[in-house]
Amino acid sequence: MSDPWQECLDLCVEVTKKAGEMIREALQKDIAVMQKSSPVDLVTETDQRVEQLIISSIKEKFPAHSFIGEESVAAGAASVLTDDPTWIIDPIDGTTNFVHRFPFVSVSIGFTVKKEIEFGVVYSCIEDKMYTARKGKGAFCNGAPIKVSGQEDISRSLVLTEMNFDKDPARFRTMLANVESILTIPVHGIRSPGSAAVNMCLVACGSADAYYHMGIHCWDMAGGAAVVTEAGGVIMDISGGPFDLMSRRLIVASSRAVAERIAKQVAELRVGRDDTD
Ligand code: LIP
Repeated sequence: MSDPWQECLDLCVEVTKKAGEMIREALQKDIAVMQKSSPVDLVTETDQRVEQLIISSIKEKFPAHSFIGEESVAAGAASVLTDDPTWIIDPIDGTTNFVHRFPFVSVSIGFTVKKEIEFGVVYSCIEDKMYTARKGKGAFCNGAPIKVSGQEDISRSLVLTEMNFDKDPARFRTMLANVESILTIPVHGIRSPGSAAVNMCLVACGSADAYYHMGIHCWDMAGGAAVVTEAGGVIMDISGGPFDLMSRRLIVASSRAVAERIAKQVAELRVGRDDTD
């Protein structure tokens, strides 16, 4: 039987490439930076233009599909996941990197049907790495198959997480304490590349062994979640329970043992949900 979503995946790759070109061109010009919810929550005109390009190109072919896009939600659109075919879009994942020309900037798109992720595309556009994954069919970088490291030992692991300012002092202290708690296991090291989608792809291709984060959004997670899962990785909630796309938190790892150890080691932060807060 032919794949009912292959046409959507093909279009997704095509549109993501165009979006990446737009981002690379914008990097050659002055970047005007605006603030969203806080002085460290940044957005640029390019985030908005890229999201418009992606949504309008997809709507032309699939007018009945639903969309959850970072900048549309910032402008007031709902972020509720339904059973409809839904495109979950982060036009620039790593906006702070983009603003500083720090070279991990990605376009991330995940596609769900009946709330299940069917495929994901992450284009790390400065590195020119196109990650793609279709449910049950594996994960690829620029067309070549990728897989996780398979590391089972946390003390031999390179762990990724992100450290962001949080105006809630208790939450901020917990986030820092979690970093200390992981470092003192000890692990080989912690790194913060600055783009959630790229972080998941780094685990997917074995360059890192785990990534955990609380406080991100479904558009940061959807594309990369498909890639890391199809590369043989494990994805779970920070509590060790099942992964929930709208929960704003996750652990991904090269093995269940490493993921479960991180779940045990870190304290949970209250970050709310994408669909209710
Ligand atoms: C960013 C993430 C990054 C995280 C930031 C932010 P954005 O996404 O990918 O890893 O630390 O808080 O959520 O806002 O650039 O799409």
